[in-house]
Amino acid sequence: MGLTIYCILMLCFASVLPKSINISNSGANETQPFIEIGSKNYLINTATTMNWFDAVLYCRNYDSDLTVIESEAETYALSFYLTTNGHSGKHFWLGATDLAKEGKFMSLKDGRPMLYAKWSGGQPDNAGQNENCVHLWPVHDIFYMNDNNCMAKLYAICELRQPKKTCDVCDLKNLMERFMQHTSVQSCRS
Ligand SMILES: [Ca+2]
Ligand SMILES: [Ca+2]
Repeated sequence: MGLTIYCILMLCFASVLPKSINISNSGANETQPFIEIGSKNYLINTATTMNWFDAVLYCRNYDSDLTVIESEAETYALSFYLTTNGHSGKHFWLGATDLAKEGKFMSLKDGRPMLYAKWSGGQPDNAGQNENCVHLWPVHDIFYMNDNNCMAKLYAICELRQPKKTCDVCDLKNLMERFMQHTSVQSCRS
């Protein structure tokens, strides 16, 4: 039984790995105006303002998601880019909302709780009991988060989807390593 599982895993690993490398190397499509900033590729739309729902759809049209800022490093990298490229007075939608449950902000791209937040002072305040979509606004050249009315017309920042297959390979590799700790490689020859 152990031998069969080991050999199946070997076959899976051999077939998954090359495909995953191709996907992770694909990067940004040349026809899509994404810009690499820090560890992500962004599409920053400063041409048309739109409500949050339209911003979600806008990004989907480019095989991307309304961006979710996930670290202090991302906040500062994005803030630096926006302020040094003439966008320091603009407001942008992010891919996070508490529409499902008041006060529980969820990341749109994976449906999980938003783990990182750099809220502006006093935010989120759910002003008028009607602020359920997260946006970025500038305070002294750093962009902070605020919950806003989802129907407000703001610009959009999309992020290119990260290749997921890389994680599958890591998981499979870890599984293989754990399995090999309990199985002799020599037994495969019999
Ligand atoms: Ca709210
Ligand atoms: Ca607010």
